[in-house]
Amino acid sequence: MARNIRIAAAQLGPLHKADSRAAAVKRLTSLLREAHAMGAKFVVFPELALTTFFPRWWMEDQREVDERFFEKQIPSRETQPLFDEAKKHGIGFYLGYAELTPEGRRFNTAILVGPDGSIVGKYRKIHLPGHAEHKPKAAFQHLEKKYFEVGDLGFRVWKFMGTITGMLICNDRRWPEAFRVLALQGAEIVALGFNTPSENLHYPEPPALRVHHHLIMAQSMAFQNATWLVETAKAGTEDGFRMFGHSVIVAPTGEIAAKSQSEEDEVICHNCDIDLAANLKKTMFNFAAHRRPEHYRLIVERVGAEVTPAND
Ligand code: CDV
Repeated sequence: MARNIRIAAAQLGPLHKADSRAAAVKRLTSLLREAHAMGAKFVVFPELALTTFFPRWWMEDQREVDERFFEKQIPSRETQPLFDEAKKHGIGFYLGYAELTPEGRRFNTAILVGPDGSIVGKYRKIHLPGHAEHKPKAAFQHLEKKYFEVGDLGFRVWKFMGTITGMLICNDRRWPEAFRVLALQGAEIVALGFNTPSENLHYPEPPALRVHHHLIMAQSMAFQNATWLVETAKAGTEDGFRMFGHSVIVAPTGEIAAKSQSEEDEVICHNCDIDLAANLKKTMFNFAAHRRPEHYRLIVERVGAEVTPAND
């Protein structure tokens, strides 16, 4: 019997600094209802979906940052309505948020919530882009290295709603290693939320080129790892800073099955045939038959590139 699951990417438009968590939860809940009306059983929300993308600001009062942008508990009084609505409809979801642990550690985190409302899995972002120091001359900051620690839970997959599902967050999508570690654990679905500025902080680059990179990465990662890939944006202009949309659901064939059109709140949905992933894993990407890890040692032994010509 075919294993199909209707998956939605629930894209958020801008959340400004002044917007409350309660307002964000209201919008997420309404997107979830829309996804339900489209028949979705699994909804993927963006990275840091409860607040504005705060790493764009240098802020010195860490207590205020914690209060405004971090979650000490999930679900909390303010986020519970989203969990309740999902459970009422029997929908599982992925949600990104800033996590403050009881020990005072801070992570850029995503959770996988089952259709019964229980938290099935947690992932803490490993590839943190940007910088930790203040760059007062830059148009904006990208301070993920200041506000978050590198995730300490590794790349994992979970048995989830009859599938094998893994989670990643935003910048992870640029690193083939992250996908391959999930695929080596049998991932059939990879869920990922993102916030990607339309402008490059480091050098001038046309916004369309940034979208092009986003799309070719999504298509190649899904195909080369034989997984469904759901990537959901927080998009639009937050307090004057634009981020692109282009949320996508990509098939294991590398084809884009659905793509958002706006930079606003928007739901896209696709009926995903999970066995398409399972079948590709038995043929073209039969890892056990074709991979040659004895020749891949440098991937784990070396971090940065070093020039080592064979004829030296
Ligand atoms: N939130 C992110 O991780 N954003 C990065 C930007 C800074 C390049 C991304 O990879 O989209």
